[in-house]
Amino acid sequence: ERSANKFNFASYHTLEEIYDWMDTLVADHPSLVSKIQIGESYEKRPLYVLKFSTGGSNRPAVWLDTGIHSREWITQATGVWTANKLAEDYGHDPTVTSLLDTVDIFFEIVTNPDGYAFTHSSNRLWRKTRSINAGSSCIGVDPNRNWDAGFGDIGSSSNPCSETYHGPYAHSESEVKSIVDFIQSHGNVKGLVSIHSYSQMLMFPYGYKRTPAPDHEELNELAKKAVNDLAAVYGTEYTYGSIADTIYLAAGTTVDWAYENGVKYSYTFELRDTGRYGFLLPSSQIIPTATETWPALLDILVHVQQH
Ligand code: ING
Ligand code: ZN
Repeated sequence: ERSANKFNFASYHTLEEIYDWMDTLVADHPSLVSKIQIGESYEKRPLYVLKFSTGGSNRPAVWLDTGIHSREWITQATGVWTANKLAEDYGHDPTVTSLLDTVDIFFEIVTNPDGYAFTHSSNRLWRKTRSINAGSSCIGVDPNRNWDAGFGDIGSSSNPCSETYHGPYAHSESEVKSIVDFIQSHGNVKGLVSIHSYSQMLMFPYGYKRTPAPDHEELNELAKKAVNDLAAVYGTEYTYGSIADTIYLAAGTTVDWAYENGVKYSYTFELRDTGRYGFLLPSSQIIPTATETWPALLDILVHVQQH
């Protein structure tokens, strides 16, 4: 039996457990999965990305991230399940096999490791990074307001004590800057999916302005198909549309930066639920959440492969 199969996908795990599991996934699928380090966090933890590739040179790629907000535990757990699914299905499921024969996937599962460690040690509801703010006793920057896309504008705060503090300047957070540098130096990232919770939504740019994105119609049609395929699994209903139309105006987000920097297929999920448990989603819902999200994610991945 493969060592990765001893891991319990139906439980929430610590940072150390997830980092150890990454090594077992690589060990079990060495010709498909590798682990790269794209930087280090404010508190000097490594920022790891799982690379799924069957070869080629700088193939068209999709970036996936979970856990940029540390308290959204269903997202890191869904990330682990999904990375395992990709690895196990390659060579068995024809869709995944065809996909990974032409597209590379880069998957950062714990995108805010300092925050994640803090949710285990001290405050289960910590959202932001753990950087020290000059002139304030409040800690951290919102890593989904720190990107250079409408930076500092509506839906973000200049108050370091706010949960949506945008930070002192765009890409001030090493957790953000490491992704910016990686995507820019790669140069062939065609899709990005940034996974949050909760609210059951699938959204795309823009978030910092109400103007429809140039690709609004195509992005909207693909979102409609994805949420339909998600609902077909257990009936879970998602709303979809631009960020501005679906949730609220928010400047400095991951997906807006990606879209404005050449990543046409740029999406963000808000996973389960709609507020009954919120960030404290019971672990019994990890596998159902990951299972229903999978066909929606695959719709986006296959669309990128075909365009
Ligand atoms: N909600 C997101 C937030 O950062 C979001 C919603 C996601 C807005 C992506 C814009 C872009 O406010 C949570 N729960 O983090
Ligand atoms: Zn979030």
